Amino acid sequence: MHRQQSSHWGLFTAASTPDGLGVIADPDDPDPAPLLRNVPAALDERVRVLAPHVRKGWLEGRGVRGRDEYVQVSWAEAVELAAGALDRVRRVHGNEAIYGGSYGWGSAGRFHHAQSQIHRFLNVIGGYTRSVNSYSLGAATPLLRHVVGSVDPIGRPTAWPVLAEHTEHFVCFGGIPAKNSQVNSGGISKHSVAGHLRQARARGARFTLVGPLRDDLAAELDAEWLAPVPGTDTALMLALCHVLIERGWHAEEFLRTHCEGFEEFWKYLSGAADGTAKSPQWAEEICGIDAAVIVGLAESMATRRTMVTLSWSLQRARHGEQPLWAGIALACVLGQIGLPGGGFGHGYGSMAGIGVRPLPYRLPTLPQGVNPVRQFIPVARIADMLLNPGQEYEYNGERRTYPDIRLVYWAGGNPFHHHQDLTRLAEAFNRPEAVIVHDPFWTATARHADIVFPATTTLERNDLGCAREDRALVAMRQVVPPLGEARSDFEIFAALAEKLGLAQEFTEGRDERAWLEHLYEQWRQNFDPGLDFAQFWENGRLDLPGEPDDQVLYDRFRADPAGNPLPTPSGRIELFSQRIDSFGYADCPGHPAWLVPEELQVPPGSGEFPLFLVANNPATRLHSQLDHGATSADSKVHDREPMRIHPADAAARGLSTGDIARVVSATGSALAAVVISDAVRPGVVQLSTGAWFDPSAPEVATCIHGNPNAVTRDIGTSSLAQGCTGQLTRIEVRRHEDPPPPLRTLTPPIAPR
Ligand SMILES: Nc1nc2c(c(=O)[nH]1)N[C@H]1C(S)=C(S)[C@@H](COP(=O)(O)OP(=O)(O)OC[C@H]3O[C@@H](n4cnc5c(=O)[nH]c(N)nc54)[C@H](O)[C@@H]3O)O[C@H]1N2
Ligand SMILES: Nc1nc2c(c(=O)[nH]1)N[C@H]1C(S)=C(S)[C@@H](COP(=O)(O)OP(=O)(O)OC[C@H]3O[C@@H](n4cnc5c(=O)[nH]c(N)nc54)[C@H](O)[C@@H]3O)O[C@H]1N2
Ligand SMILES: [Mo]
Repeated sequence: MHRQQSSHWGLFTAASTPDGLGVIADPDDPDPAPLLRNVPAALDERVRVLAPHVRKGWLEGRGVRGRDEYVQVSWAEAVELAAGALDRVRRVHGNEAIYGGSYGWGSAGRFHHAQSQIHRFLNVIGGYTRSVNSYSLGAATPLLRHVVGSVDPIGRPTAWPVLAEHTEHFVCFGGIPAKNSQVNSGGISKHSVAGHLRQARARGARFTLVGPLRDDLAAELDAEWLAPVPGTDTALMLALCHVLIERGWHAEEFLRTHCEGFEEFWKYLSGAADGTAKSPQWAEEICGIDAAVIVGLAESMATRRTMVTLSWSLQRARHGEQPLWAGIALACVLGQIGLPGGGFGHGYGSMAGIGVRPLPYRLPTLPQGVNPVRQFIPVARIADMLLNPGQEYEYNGERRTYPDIRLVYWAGGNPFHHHQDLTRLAEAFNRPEAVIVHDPFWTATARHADIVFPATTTLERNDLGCAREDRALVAMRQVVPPLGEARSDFEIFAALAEKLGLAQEFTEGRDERAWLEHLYEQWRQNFDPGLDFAQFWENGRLDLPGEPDDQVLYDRFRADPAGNPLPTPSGRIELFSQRIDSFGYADCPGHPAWLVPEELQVPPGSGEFPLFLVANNPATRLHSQLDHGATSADSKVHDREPMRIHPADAAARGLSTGDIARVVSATGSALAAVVISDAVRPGVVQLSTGAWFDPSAPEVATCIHGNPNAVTRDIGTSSLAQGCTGQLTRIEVRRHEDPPPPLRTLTPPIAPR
């Protein structure tokens, strides 16, 4: 029988059949995600952790994480070892020495949400060093709080139906890639982004794509494609501002009444501050877009209802604060912020739910308790922290000190997918006394742990599925029994809590079923759909009423800036931030500025690493999840991750489609399969994230599978946000002549018994 399930990429039903797992998209979803084809691989026993395992060398007090074998142990032994390590570290070094930041997406489902479970458990045992912000929005989160006072441009931007009806010109920095709007954190019952864009196009809206890949905007939108040098959007945006102001096409009044610091900004733009006017001619030199094209674009933007869309990728690079701030400044200069279909958005299409009005009430949520430890790091500083205990660093106006971490605990994330410079991360993971990981799969992170607990997938448990930007609460019903000896994160933590004498505090006496009922009934006190838990579970689904999808970002602020000020120091949008300026950071000054990143200190096309690598989010999977699933596996060539390159760059290197190439940077190297494509800007190579890290000797390659984080650089966006910069790296590509070594991703490193 088919049972309803949910994933970050949509609702489906699944049934165990003699041919494997059958998966059917939800019939009410207008545009189901191709990623659904990956789901059956969740039950592929070759890559599942089927029992608790311990690293051999850890038991014997030797060996190197990442190069060791694992021995199967009983649940009782694994629980004893993990509880013992936790207890020793908290007694000897204090709870601050436990790093439980544990960043990662895990799976959909409100109760078995791995991050909630691990944080609740670590709070119960006395707390942990946590992480703040995300790999998604590392620069944006702190920056937006300074510039507009909150993260509303992400949380409640102008709604899609308003754009579909009113926007006349979409200027899309980083595009609105269809590949990414397959996904929404927590789930998505109806994929609607493509439909809204189609509607705008049918009404005659104009689209401009600014980015290195032509397919970042659907072909049916007939976009004009501008492909600046990667990482130079800020220069282009500043030049657009410059033309608009010089020609008097700017919104003088809006800049005076709604913005703070226009004078300082103009001093910089005009060249009064540093002797360089940020003119179209100036920008042409930097980004490679004709000055005349820049002027033409400015004119269209000034004469049409224009939405400036800024993808999240723009800020996932060195000085990533700047393109976001400059994009907001551009929207201020145009003066359409707060008008239907005008202004700016951050992350349209980066996820399916951006531009859907969030539900006005809380969702069923597992309480995480209180963390008595104050210590935290900006999430992408993980390797710095582990390698440099006691070292000082800057973050958002504070001088902070890295704690001395003795135990790392991860559940629901894959740092050997998400972090940059994985060789350095492996070194960092060798510092603590103990590393504990829960995962359903033998990921590279599991292969760097001392204790590996086998977690179930959503298919093996019951849960509640919903997301703030969706309109359905669904019963996620167990499809198959747990594989091998796998247990849910909840059951794993419950066993550890019991060993540590904290069973009642962690479970409150409830099992899975009782927790689902409890969460549902608690939630029903804020919003009562009229069904009790038993009725809901029987029914399987509830449509959640929301408010109409008609919100316009900052409409009230526009109408009355004094009456509805923004929560910034000035109450207005800060084109100049006194506060940021007061931090004195050369890498993030008080107004948006063009700062030459290290990636551009050698001109593109020259030097040892002439090409730009774009390591974007993958079309064929969610991050590293189900990389062995059908949609992902079908894209591989000779088992390697495909790497797209422009025909001219391929010809110059004697590369043909199907060749194995070695991607090399100052950091490391990766083998990948060549795919020649003119959808890629010349000078750019695209290798998406998510191929399972398969390390090898440096003379072969840092990763023989094609994980771009083998070659990316581990450095923060700036002293302000310290965000992830994985999107862009300078590289060279060469043909790999030898036959590529066989992959080991499907062969877990288990010692023979
Ligand atoms: N170079 C570069 N790097 C990047 C990016 C980039 O653009 N360029 N993008 C970054 C971004 S935006 C993000 S969000 C990160 C994503 O990084 P992650 O979120 O860490 O990536 P995932 O592959 O989703 O990892 C989730 C892990 O949780 C496991 N899992 C699933 N369900 C469960 C469960 O119920 N319990 C447990 N215990 N485990 C479970 C999965 O098997 C998987 O190993 O990557 C970042 N890395
Ligand atoms: N299928 C799928 N969907 C996903 C995810 C996934 O893993 N798979 N991950 C989800 C997550 S966690 C997140 S945070 C979002 C990520 O959302 P984004 O960060 O917006 O997504 P990316 O795919 O990393 O980047 C989008 C595009 O930006 C372009 N780009 C890169 N550098 C530059 C530049 O310097 N200038 C300009 N103008 N463009 C540039 C690239 O061509 C790239 O395709 O996606 C979500 N959706
Ligand atoms: Mo993300």
